[in-house]
Formats: sequence, structure tokens, C-alpha cells
Amino acid sequence: MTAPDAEMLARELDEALLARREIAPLTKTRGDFDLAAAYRVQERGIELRLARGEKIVGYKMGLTSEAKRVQMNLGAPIYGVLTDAMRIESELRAGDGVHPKIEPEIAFVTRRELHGQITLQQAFDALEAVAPALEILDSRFVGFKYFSLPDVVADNCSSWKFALGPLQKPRRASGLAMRMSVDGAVKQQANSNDISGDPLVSLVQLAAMLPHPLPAGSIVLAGAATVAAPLRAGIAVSLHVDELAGMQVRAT
Ligand code: OOG
Ligand code: MG
Repeated sequence: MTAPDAEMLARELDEALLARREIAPLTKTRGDFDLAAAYRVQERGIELRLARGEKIVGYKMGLTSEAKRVQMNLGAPIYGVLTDAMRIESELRAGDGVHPKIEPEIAFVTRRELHGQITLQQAFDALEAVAPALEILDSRFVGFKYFSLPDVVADNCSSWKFALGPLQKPRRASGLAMRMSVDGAVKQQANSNDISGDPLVSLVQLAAMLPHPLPAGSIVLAGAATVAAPLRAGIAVSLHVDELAGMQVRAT
């Protein structure tokens, strides 16, 4: 794909985001494109957001658990960009989205730059903090389904909002029980190792996939441990991760 095409697709997605409008998968309406082209569209889309004053605060890994790969029928880990405008504290308006979904994650904050092939130990040594996290996705595509990996990557991996729980001092986040509840009833349970075999592996993978160094001070979402649940107005979603902390997001 040539540069103007990436620009055009990024604008189409950005307009859908701003208008809260669903569009057909781009690979269906605009012709097939590969993953490399999809990341170029994603990058152009982020540039549009930066031009509106948003700042990059980190990255998210997606499809790092088998549960998510099966739910979305897509095969391989991918990454997207997080901006400050996507971060929420504990409340959001579900009606500001199109078909939002919420999923339980683990987040890392880094204190050193990371780049290329790194070991688990190097990833661990670069940590500033670990936290439970809830990601709220909202695809720009019709029905939030039936899209290909390049479509999802172009759409910044369905990102919309995210919330971090209390930041904890650096620790391995492996082998921790995770429980996501909706209005107090447990909806999803998993082990943190359902994320990439160990959530820290997601950070190793991100460093290897990014075409540039991951800056110190980045927030990194390791990917959802379970399938995502629909987010409707009026519900409260809580996440508890053993040995870390609890957190809650309320949708109005
Ligand atoms: C793609 C984004 C996946 C995760 O944590 O696996 C993701 C999607 O589900 O639309 O954020
Ligand atoms: Mg996610």
C-alpha cells in the first residue's frame, strides 16, 4: 500500500471514532492489505490524535491469551498505542462508545528504555510498577466482529479506554488468580499466566515488535486474560488480582 492509502484509511477510522459510527471492515471495502501496511495506518491514526493534543503514554498488547484469540477468531499477538485521552480513573459513559466491551488485564509501568530482543530478567529489571488494569475496547467495525488481523491493527487494536488499579512495586505478575465481576457477580476467572504464559512475556514481545525503543515511563497493558464482557450503562465492573489489588470501573 502506498502512503496516501494509509492516510486515507487512517482518516476513515478516525472519522468513525469521532462520529461514533460503525464502518465495514476496511479489507472488505478498500481491498486487502497486510500487517505491515496495517501498522502504517495505525501510526497515521495516532498522528491524527497527537495533532489534536493527545500524548502517547504507552502501548497495549492484544490477543496474548488463547481465550481472546478464540473469541475474536484471530491468531497472533498485536500491539496498539495508548494515549492520555484514553486513560480514565474509575468512571466512563458507556453511551460515548458504540459497542464497548471490558476485559481484565495486568499493566506494567517501565522505568528504563527497552528495545529489541530482551530477556524476561531485563524486562523485570526495567519495571517501575505493576498494576491490575481494565481495558475498555470499542471497535470501529460493524458488530465488533468478523474482521481480519490487519483490520484490527489498523483500528489501533480496538482500543478505546483503559483504567489502572493501584500501582504496586515491581514484581513478577505470574501465576496470580484474576477475577472480574459485574455488579458483584463473578463473570470471568483466570490465571495471569493465561496472558502470554506470563504477563511479563507480553512486555518482552512488545519490545521485540516495536519498530522503535519503548520509552522509560511507558504504561504497557499485557493483554486480556479472558474474553471481554459487554459494557452497559449502569454496571460496575471490578477486577481483583491476587497479591496485587482490586479496582473498579463504573459505567454511567
Ligand atoms: C482486539 C484487541 C485485543 C486483548 O487484550 O487481547 C486486546 C479485540 O479484541 O478487538 O485488547
Ligand atoms: Mg486488551
